[in-house]
Amino acid sequence: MSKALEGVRVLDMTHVQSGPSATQILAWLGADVIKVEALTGDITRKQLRDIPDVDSLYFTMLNCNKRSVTLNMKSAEGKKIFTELVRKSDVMVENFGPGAVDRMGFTWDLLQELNPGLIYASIKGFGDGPYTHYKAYEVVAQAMGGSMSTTGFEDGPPVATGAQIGDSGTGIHAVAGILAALVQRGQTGKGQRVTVAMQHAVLNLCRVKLRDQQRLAHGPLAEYPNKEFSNEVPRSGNASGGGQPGWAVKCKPGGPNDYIYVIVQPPGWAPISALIGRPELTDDPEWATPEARLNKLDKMFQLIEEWSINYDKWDVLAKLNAHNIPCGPILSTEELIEDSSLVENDMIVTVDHPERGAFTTVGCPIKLSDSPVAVETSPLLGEHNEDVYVRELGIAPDRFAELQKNGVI
Ligand code: CAO
Repeated sequence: MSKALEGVRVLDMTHVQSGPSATQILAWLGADVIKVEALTGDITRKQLRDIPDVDSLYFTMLNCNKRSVTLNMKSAEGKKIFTELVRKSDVMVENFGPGAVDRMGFTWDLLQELNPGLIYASIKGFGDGPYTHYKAYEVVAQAMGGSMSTTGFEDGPPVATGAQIGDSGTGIHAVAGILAALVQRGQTGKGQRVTVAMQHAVLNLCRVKLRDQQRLAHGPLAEYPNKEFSNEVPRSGNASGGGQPGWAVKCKPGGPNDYIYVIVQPPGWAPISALIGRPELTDDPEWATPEARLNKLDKMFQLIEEWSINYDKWDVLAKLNAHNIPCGPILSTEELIEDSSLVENDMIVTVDHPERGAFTTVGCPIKLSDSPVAVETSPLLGEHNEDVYVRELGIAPDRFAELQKNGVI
């Protein structure tokens, strides 16, 4: 079966997480992704290694289905070869520190001249303005995009979330931009510049917190568990602060992840009050409506917890879902990696790597009926040099050997 992005060649100048997460999705959607690496390789190949001298899981889990070539972009010969690669590519993606590609000599003006159809996507920490030249990592973006100030408990410090919204969250925004640019190129024949800033992507994901910032002008946020409000949105623990109240309540046997997140929609109140052994609360005017419960959500979740603590989270999941009550047990990473339904959905996938053997990775969450994804191993450093340089660019074998000897590839 063909793939959605078959025939699209991506020059992947990305490293670490944000950029590689984007190009991995493009590869899964069928693009030919050629990762262009310095001779030392993407730094993550050697970071957080679990097995000596073998590409780390950090690298292998973010670079599946790609090819790898090495190229010294600071050599004159390297720049010539890169020029040829640009001419033969549809998309170029990079997430170097600000100005790095310009310093390599490849400005947007030059890239357009070399290939007017090129879509050139960049991920940076920030947009134009005072922070443009600053480098950024995941939690920097969480800090400056609204996530950290709104995550955690009221009486504690700002907290980073485990979800990599700054890196992989930005990566998926970049994918959306690249796909849109490919569609537009189909109409105009022209490439374009796609830029995504990590701060902007996190802010986009924190959109509802800016909703609440503006609601504050009209009084306290009744859906929040907090009692006092200043003029900024507070950290609200496990309350989403959304239209339907929810909280993580404890379950048996009381371990760190023995919790279930329960949401009380209006129709859920009658079955919940019955389940927790307080059927009289169903019609009690003090409890019967969402408005009546709003000023005692802490008490409501306490009552639910006094019931849930008697069962394990899987029992509670079944009991609540029997009444169509939205809830989710807090799943540990161990539970996730062993979850058979995630395996069946190709979300937990085992891949064979030529040096490390089998490893487990997270599959593609985007499912297309006519473009199935088969997760394949990440490439070894420079594994495809000969394929790309000799067979596809037509570099003669003796020049290829010379380029290797001179440290160009
Ligand atoms: N050949 C020769 N040189 C190469 C090369 C190649 N193939 N590929 C990269 N380089 C060089 C670049 O030219 C650059 O050199 P100069 O600074 O001398 O111009 C250098 O390697 C890369 O610099 P960098 O700033 O990207 O790398 P860093 O480790 O200092 O910073 C990071 C890393 C992530 C902070 C920075 O890249 C960044 O801010 N990126 C944008 C935001 C981002 O994506 N952050 C998320 C990272 S994932 O948590």
